[in-house]
Amino acid sequence: MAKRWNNTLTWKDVTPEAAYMNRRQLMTGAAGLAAMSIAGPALAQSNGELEPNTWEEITTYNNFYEFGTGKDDPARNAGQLTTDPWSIKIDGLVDRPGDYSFAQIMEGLDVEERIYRFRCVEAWSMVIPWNGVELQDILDKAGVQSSAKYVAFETLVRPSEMPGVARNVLDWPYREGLRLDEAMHPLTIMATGIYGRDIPNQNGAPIRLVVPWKYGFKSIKSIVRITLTEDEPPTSWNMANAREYGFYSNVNPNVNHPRWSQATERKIGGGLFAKRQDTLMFNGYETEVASLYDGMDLTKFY
Ligand SMILES: Nc1nc2c(c(=O)[nH]1)N[C@H]1C(S)=C(S)[C@@H](COP(=O)(O)O)O[C@H]1N2
Ligand SMILES: [Mo]
Repeated sequence: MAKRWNNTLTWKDVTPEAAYMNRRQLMTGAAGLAAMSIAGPALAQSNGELEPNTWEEITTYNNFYEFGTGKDDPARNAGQLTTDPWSIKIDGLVDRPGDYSFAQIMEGLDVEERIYRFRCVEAWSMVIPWNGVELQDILDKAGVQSSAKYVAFETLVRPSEMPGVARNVLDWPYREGLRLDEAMHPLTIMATGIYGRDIPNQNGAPIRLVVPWKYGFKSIKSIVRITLTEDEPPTSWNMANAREYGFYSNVNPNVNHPRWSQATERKIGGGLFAKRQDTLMFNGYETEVASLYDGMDLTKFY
């Protein structure tokens, strides 16, 4: 399948697997200098600050309230989740509604690597090397009807394996939504892996949404239902607090959360010398996605 979005170079393109997995450690020694010279200036330039977070950081500092509200709860509690068999019900305004098994969802699709910035609304960020497929390719399988304008998503609710759903911190199932053009955008992926391995349960196994220009809560995990709708669907954080969490939730340094600034962010794992960095408009994906919002007042549609 032809790629419709030209991915920037990735570390994996130029470094052997070991260096890719352990680049941070390598960078501190002579071997790191060798890896850098292989990488060359073109890579340094195109990838800039996109140094991926470590596997450890990505898989132990999580938000997945179905497993508890602490950052370490998902890593501790999600191991028991059964992710095979898995299916996604695709319904609503589609030509071929039904229960699609994980294998049917993935059949014929190439899993690509995408190194994306990831920005939580709580003002921390990471860089994550996802493996996944474009959401539009999954939606095409179901045949989106011309009357569809939005896509709604739901996460599994399985109290026996999800200790967090016993508490009413959110109205389960966790729900999210996108406008159809956002869902069809080539940057929008369904991720099934991280660092070339199966995505861990705490990160949303076996399949989760990743929308890199929006705050992290839009990227709903462990999806069991996708519904094409005519009207804007209800979403969990908007239902919980509409003033703080809008439907669009595009990363925007100029629109603050009512209780804190969004102008800067802290990259997880920066260590001793970590400085806060400026939040980028649309999380750095302005060139790719700004036109989706032409003519919209982003302070109103936050
Ligand atoms: N089902 C579900 N999806 C979810 C969440 C959640 O609590 N439940 N948390 C969201 C939030 S707030 C963030 S920041 C990201 C975190 O993704 P990560 O743990 O893979 O970094 O997942 C999002 N998706
Ligand atoms: Mo978040």
